[in-house]
Amino acid sequence: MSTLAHFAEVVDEAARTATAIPQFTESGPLGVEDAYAVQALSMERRFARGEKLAGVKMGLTSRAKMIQVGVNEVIWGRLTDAMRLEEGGALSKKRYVHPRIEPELAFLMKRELCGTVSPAEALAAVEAIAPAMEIIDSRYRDFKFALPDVIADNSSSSGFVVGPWGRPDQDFSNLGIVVEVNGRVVQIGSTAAILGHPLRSLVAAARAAASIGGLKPGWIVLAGGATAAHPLSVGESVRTSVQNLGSVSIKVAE
Ligand code: OOG
Ligand code: MG
Repeated sequence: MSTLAHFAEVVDEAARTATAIPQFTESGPLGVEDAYAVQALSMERRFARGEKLAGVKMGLTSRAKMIQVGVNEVIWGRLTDAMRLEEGGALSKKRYVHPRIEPELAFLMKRELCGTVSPAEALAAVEAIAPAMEIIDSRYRDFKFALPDVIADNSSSSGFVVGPWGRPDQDFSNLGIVVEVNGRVVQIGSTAAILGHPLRSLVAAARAAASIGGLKPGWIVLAGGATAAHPLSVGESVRTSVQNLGSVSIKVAE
């Protein structure tokens, strides 16, 4: 088995069994391109178990997120149908190592989008937008990683929940965001924190997804956390409200 396939098995098993692992970069260098190859190979293992590709997530598209994890590059990962959680439902904390949640904006694609596109072309390919949250769960010990580690680990993506879909022909460049935990505000922000405009994240997603044939109709694209992520504890109810778009919530069970 090649080293990359071995890394893919290790990170896939860590995710499947909710077990923390040491960073790959602690034992030797790993290039960014190879890290994306590990991500692809580890996701292939999930697809072999029956999961279906459902879209992509962009990561580290805001300053708050870059600062929280100490990595300053935009990254991307794959979303599967099995990662989607029911809006208003519960997640089981024991299925994760050390889950965090972050407020995001979701795009639903109506047309294919691939490679270098303008913001206008990107918008024309969008069916709807929605308030959303991503559950991230680094498989690395202490949630610490370098850029190649996090890429290999599907950019920490573990779950996502999407709120009500709304029309994309409204101004979503600077909408207020509030994250509440058991009714207490823990984060406030704006969609403008996402690369200045969430549409820029979709443009970046189209470029990134060129390596897998582009974004497909029906896919969901998560634009990236607009604020720092909140570490989840059992008993918490988390709600993200986005101005004009509504809210999305999830509970944390054992
Ligand atoms: C990396 C994933 C970042 C986002 O929205 O910025 C991300 C991490 O924070 O573990 O999902
Ligand atoms: Mg995210």
